[in-house]
Amino acid sequence: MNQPRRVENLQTDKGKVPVYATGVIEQPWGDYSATDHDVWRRLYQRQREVLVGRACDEFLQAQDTMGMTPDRIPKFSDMNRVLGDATGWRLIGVEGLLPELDFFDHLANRRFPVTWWIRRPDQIDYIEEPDLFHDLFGHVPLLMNPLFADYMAAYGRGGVKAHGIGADALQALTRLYWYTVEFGLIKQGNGRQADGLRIYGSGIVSSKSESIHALESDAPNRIGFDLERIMRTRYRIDTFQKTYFVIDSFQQLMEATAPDFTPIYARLAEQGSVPAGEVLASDTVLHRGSGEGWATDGDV
Ligand code: HBI
Ligand code: FE
Repeated sequence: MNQPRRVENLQTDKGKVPVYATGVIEQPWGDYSATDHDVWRRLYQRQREVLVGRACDEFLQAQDTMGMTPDRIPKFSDMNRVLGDATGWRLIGVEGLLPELDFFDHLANRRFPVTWWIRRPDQIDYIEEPDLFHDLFGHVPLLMNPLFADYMAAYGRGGVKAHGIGADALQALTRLYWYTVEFGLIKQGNGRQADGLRIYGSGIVSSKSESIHALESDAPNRIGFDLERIMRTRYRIDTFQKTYFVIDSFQQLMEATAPDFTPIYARLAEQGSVPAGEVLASDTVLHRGSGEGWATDGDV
């Protein structure tokens, strides 16, 4: 299946990223090749094996409820029937990364942009940009959870607002997205880990190696969720995270992010950013990372 054309580059907190056409497109489901469906199947089976007892229960249950299976790439229209009934969210097809304001506007209106194309077989273990597997397998299941669904829509509204405030506000909000939606951990118990931690971040659940690393490696810090602390913290885009933040529940996430962020952005302006691997005296430390294998630079 043809890969889409990059139309421009956007300078963001993540560095220079390719930005695709902003239009909403119909998922060209009939055009997926046998290879495309096979890539989905291989990734799906491999991740489900890794994620039972590692991903939070809500995530795995939602995949089943939505009718995601390894058999074939799901149709957005099928997913939308279930999702719409559960939380009012709807999937829309896109070419890839969107400019931030477009992305926020979709979220604020409960539309989740899903990249229509899937990675090639030689990209099974790693792909730099979000593809269909990351977006659909990783992000969509938790949109079935009412609390998380509300959090994502509130995030979109906050994003539109931060965009109007300026680059620093936007950077703080992007860090929040990174350390929750993309790389968040949750306390849930009854899983494979004695410490009771599970994964909910989509950047982790769509990666076999990071799913194991995030929960089981000694290298990264695992620190209790703290909104302002997260908003100050730099992160890694090219390697495993040096720090993961742990929420107690989706309720906590929703409540902590409910207040107006405007005074927070003002406070943050007085403080410096925190390097990705640093532990502060004020942190609730669940695990202090050994730092093994960390690069000495490259935080963004
Ligand atoms: N566009 N399609 C898509 N998916 C994303 O996750 C995404 C995006 N544009 C911008 C963006 N993420 C980031 O800037 C987030 O921090 C908001
Ligand atoms: Fe993502």
